[in-house]
Amino acid sequence: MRLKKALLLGIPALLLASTSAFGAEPSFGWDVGVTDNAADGKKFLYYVYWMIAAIVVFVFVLMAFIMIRFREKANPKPSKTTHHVGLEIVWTIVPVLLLMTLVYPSFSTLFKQDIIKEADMTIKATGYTWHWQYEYVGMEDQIDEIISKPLSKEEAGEDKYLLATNAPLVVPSGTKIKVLVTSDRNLHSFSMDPFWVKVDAIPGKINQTWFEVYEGKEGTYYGQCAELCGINHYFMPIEVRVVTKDQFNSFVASGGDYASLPTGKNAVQTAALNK
Ligand SMILES: [Cu+2]
Repeated sequence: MRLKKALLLGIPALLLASTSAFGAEPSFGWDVGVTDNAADGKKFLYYVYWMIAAIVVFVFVLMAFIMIRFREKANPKPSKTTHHVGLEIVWTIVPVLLLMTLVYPSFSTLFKQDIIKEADMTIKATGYTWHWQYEYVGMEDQIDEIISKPLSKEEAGEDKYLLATNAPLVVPSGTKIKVLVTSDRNLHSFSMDPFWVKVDAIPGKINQTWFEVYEGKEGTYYGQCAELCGINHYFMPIEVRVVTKDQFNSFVASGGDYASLPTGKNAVQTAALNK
């Protein structure tokens, strides 16, 4: 029977195709990731997308085949088949195998994020109603806490409005940074998609996460509070400026003066600060 042959050949081919797509890096409009966790996470997402795409194509082709092959005109005497043991086994086992290929990349990525590395530097991020505040733990005598508030539409420009802040968190690249996340009064979430980081900020409790931006990937990265924390929820962007270690050292030596940082790409924020 042709249908049986198509299914028996098609499903393993689908499985093979989706498995070998793992590791391929189509962009889907995204950067591949600027931290290890982001790279792993995105790789996993691409794999899931390929798998979904292959299943969608397979189902559409199968439906078209059935509609044509088993149409009324071509089958004046319809088949009375209601059950097929082989087919039942195949469509039970294949989805199980597909799900099994998701288990390892899913859990290993999760565990990798969950284990806090021995950090080179610690930042305490506190959510306030409504803005973020950052402290460099153990460096308080060298650098003040950063009170980070969004720029107005005129200062930030249309595309960076509610992303750009008057005072970004500044961190060095190639450095393991532990982030202690807490909140002053209500629930917030420290969410930095580019670093694959999202942690709840809970009053009276300290949550931890970590990230390490690759050297060579310096730049300005944006996130936003990801908890529906109240009336100005949308008004608490997270801006992280990643600089080289040397630039970071001179930033600290200047006592946290943003003018000591390179401008160019970050000119918008710097201009606003110098007002
Ligand atoms: Cu919030």
